[in-house]
Amino acid sequence: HFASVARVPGDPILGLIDAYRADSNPAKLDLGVGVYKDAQGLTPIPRAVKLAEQRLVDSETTKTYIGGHGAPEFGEQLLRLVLGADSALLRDELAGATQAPGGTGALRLAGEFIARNLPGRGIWLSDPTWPIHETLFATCGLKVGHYPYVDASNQLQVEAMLAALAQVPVGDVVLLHACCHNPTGFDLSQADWRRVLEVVKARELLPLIDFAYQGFGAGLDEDAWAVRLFAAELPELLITSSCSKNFGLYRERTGALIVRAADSSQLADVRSQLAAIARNLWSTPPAHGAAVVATILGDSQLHALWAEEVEAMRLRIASLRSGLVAALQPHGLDERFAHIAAQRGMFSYTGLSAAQVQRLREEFSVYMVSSGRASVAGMAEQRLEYLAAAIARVCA
Ligand code: PLP
Ligand code: TYF
Repeated sequence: HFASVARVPGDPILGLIDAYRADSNPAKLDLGVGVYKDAQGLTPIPRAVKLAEQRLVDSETTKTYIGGHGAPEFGEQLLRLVLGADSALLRDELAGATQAPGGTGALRLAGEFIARNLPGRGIWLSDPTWPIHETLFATCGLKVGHYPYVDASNQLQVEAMLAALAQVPVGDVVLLHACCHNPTGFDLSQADWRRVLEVVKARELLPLIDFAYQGFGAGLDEDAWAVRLFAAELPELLITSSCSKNFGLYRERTGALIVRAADSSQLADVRSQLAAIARNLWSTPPAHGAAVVATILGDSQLHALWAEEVEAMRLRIASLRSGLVAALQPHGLDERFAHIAAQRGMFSYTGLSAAQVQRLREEFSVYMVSSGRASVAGMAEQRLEYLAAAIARVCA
């Protein structure tokens, strides 16, 4: 049976974890996978999560299945976090959340929904985008297209993006990153978002907004600005929300697909399809991470503590960005790399070539994705001079 099975390469981003681990150089630096790290290089469990987990140990009475849409209290709290606690959409029952195993599970659920229920619609991704977007939607059988986003000169191409979207077939799906674009770190301005919205309306496109880094860009509410604008202005919208990064719940696989529909009956129709699709994928979603999130968001003290912890992560990454640019100044490279301080979120498209990335790894044990993407949280304050010197060497 298995003799004819071909071996395929592993995930190049996750593969960096093993390569880094195997490197015995004590000076090594891990700028690979998009996982938050503190100054000690650790990915701690947020205190709010620990406190919620302690509470759950005492209060949980059963491990029986939760429903196909997940825990209702999780869905309600997440909708408030994403759409705003005072959103009219929630009052009017025009939006619902279906819990999924992480943002990836939510994306898969969205892809399967589009493939089954909106036949013939293509999906358009930014060039570049998170590599899993490419393979995941293709696996769903969707026709995948691309719109320009960041070009070879490492600059955001808003005009080219808008021009391309204006050519997309009427009714197709367009995937947008809500904030903290992965892999580039370049985000649209509010004025750009309004222009994208106009094209979406004109072409009757269905946006699927991937929201994996709420709180890492400009703040928890600030990062939701475009999502809330689109949800207010468009009768139909899909949003995938991930709790992996902002709650530090990575391995607990916590996220949701949020649907905004034109009326509550249409919303119920769509949700019935989502539950049917999920039944054939994972049946019912994992409970623990969602219970943690619901506990935190439903308690004013835990909520405030968590918001402080997210803000501390956000500010630390921002200070590493400006710190690196400052450390590049003695090498005369601060202007060339000024974009690193202007980009937002976990990642920076540095503009380094694949050959330069390879040299950084071989000569300095600095690990990043071959596209030149650096996971900024992996840069420790006390290592910025080392990193700047290494970058200067490979740029010489
Ligand atoms: N979307 C983007 C852009 C991401 O970077 C990630 C990160 O891992 C995800 C979705 C999915 O996250 P997860 O499935 O771990 O919640
Ligand atoms: O882009 C990243 O680094 C994160 C983590 O298959 C990740 O989104 C990377 C690859 C993958 C799953 C998660």
